[in-house]
Amino acid sequence: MVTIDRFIIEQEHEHPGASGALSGILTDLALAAKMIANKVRSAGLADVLGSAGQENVQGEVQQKLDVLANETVIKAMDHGGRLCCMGSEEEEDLIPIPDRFSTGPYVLLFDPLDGSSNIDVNVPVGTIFSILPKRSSGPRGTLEDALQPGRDQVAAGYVIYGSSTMLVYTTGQGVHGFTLDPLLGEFLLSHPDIRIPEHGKFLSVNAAYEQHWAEPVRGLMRRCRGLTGEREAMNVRYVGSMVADFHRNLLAGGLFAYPANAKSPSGKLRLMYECNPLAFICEQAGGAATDGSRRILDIQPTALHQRTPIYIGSRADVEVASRMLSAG
Ligand code: P6P
Repeated sequence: MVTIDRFIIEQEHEHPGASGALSGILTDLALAAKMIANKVRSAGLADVLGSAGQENVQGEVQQKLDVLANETVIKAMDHGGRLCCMGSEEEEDLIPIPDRFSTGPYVLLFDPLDGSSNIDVNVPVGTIFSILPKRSSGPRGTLEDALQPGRDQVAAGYVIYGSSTMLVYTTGQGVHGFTLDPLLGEFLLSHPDIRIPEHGKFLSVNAAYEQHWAEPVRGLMRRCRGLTGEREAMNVRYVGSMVADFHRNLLAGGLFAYPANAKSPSGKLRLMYECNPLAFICEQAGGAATDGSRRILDIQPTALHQRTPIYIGSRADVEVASRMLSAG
């Protein structure tokens, strides 16, 4: 039985020069995940369901759990002395480390509760995080530290609050999954070295936007659904919670797509704290992730909340997507 804390330390020991700062961040994130899991588990009972009555930077009505999860991550992470700044889907600007706390060599970007519109109907939701190295010279982080391409991430992960609570992360040494034992209150290693199947079993896409897709996208989806005779039909599974859809495809094989469409020409999903971390995890598990023409991890960001189209999952399926979409 290997706890996440022990696993993190063992991975650190494989890097003799490691300072322990990244290990500390991951350990603190695991604690934040347990605290959020408690709130999500009892959401139906503790009157935290429903809207907090305010909008976030995305113009989306914040669910109460969104606000609680955001505050939980910030409070768990701001005093460890390992971060120079943070960025959250729920906050328009970078979150500085309070002056009373020391800073460190990493940036944390996160979506505190992805898929939150599913909270009230008990569909799995998730937390997604991305860790980048500090680049600027001053003690406090700047936007320059946050706006790095995904290939520069040192770690990335997500927590899925589903039938069980799992934390899945990578530091570039493979992808490992930990399941929360609610009695012990510990994340235990349950899925060592996750590998995504080469070919996808599931297609995850919101077909309601088909009328707004460009023709190459329509052609790709027709192929995935077995309508062109080039392959057998993939099972369509879409719950509208990226972490849940991604996690199923990571374990069983599949293609998740959120294409650009006439209504959202850059797609809907955010590059920095949704697509980049999941793309890092997916590639580390043997998969791939593209925006249709570029590797997600090679996109040079220009804004903290910028969006990107994304096709992510089993390598063979993403390669077909890239070929069909770049052929135009
Ligand atoms: P749509 C949830 O709001 C989210 O950000 C992702 O978790 C999910 O994959 C996507 O948006 C769902 O968007 O337009 O299909 O409802």
